[in-house]
Amino acid sequence: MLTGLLVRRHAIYTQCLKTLWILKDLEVVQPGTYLLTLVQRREDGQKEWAIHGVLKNKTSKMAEFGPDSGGRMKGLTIVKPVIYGNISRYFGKKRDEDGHTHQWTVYVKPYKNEDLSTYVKKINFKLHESYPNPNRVLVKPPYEVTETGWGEFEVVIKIYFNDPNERPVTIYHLLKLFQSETDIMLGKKSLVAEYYDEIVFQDPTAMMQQLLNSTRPVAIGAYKHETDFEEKKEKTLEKILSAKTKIRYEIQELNERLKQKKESIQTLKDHLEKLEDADVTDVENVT
Ligand code: SLL
Repeated sequence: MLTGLLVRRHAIYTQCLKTLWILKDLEVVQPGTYLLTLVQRREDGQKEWAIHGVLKNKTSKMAEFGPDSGGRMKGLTIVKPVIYGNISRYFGKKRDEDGHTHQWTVYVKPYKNEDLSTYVKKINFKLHESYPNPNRVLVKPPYEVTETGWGEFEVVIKIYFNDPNERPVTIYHLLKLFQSETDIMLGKKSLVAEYYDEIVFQDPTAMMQQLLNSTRPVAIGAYKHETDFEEKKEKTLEKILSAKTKIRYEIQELNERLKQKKESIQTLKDHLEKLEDADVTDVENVT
């Protein structure tokens, strides 16, 4: 009796597990690394769920992540430094046909030479509405948009990640065309308005962690930045240190003055006390 019941239960259980696997998306992240999205569908078609996976050639074994991309790695922080901004160059005159005056390129680059497409799905550059198709989408490096124009505006840069469970990151960059430096004004030199920033992945998913840790150098050669950020870092550090020394000196000086003032207050107090004592003696003598 009991056995029969158990067997039937088991049969139902097995039936429930019957599912179909459907390959929905396969993306070549880089040679040897593939991103898969599989849909597991129950035979009765009533239920389905997505599974994301990273497949690497070396091991030929797929790391499988459920709909939650393998869950969050609590306490883990992965930092990816990036450079974003624009360069621009004055034509030297206003173009007759459209009134454009500058050519510019807005971009996002990794600080160190690595292929961002390993973990970046796409980067959206949203330009001013005066441009045709203002939403420019880049799915592989170089992540940049080159255009010509006459005015400055804010470019909204949105970075999407290969893991659908990681929220996109938005950067706002004010496209810069004008500067008062003579050579830039004359169009002899390009203007550079670029910034160093860090994308911080706090508690990334297991899938994102794997993608973030499997980046390779970009094939198009090492990135050379317009700005020497190492030099900038050293100079900034120097400035901070000299400011600190200056402040320390000022504090010392103020402390010294405070001490002197306190001393003179004490001297005056002592003096006052003596005078008061003298007064009292005088009064006593009179009566
Ligand atoms: C400004 N608020 O007035 C800004 C808008 C828009 C710049 C600048 C478009 C070029 C084209 C262009 O340069 N837009 O029409 O193709 O300064």
